[in-house]
Amino acid sequence: MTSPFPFFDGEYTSVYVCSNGYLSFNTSDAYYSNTAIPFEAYPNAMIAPFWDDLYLDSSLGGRVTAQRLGASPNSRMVITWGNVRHVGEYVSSAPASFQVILEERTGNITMQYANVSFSSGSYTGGASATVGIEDHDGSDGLQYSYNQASLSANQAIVFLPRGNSDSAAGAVVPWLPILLQ
Ligand SMILES: [Ca+2]
Ligand SMILES: [Ca+2]
Repeated sequence: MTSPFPFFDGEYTSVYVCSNGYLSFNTSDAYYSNTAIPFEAYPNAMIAPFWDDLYLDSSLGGRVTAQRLGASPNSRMVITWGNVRHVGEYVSSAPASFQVILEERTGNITMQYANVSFSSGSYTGGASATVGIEDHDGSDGLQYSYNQASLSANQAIVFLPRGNSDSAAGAVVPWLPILLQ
């Protein structure tokens, strides 16, 4: 990112992307066993649209991509997990796709979902995943859901920095289909 991204009490200029459905500003290690948040163990400084034990299967077109849209100070970082499957099942189609959008100027975070239907109901909709955000030491956070099938296709969730009066954190909002590709 070219401008510092405000997140809890810090600002960050780079972010690590993990194939297991989360971003972290302070660790590049991959953690596959999702926990409730906040929780002091790593990963912290985390943005988790779908933290679960996910796998990028090349035969399914599994990928994680990042793109930057717009110019500073109104640019957005878009991180997309496309066609990812759960480690615990072998499938030939219908893996999950979702993304996170970071608005660099405002600190707004949008998580949105194109497909969260796995073959197994044990994984579908986040039934085995953590969704939310967590601060740098895991002492503070906002958990949208933990091991609950709370997500569905064409859904978006926005997290706004505290002090923003426009909306509550973790509010469900209309999604932005133009960004999902
Ligand atoms: Ca943590
Ligand atoms: Ca899990």
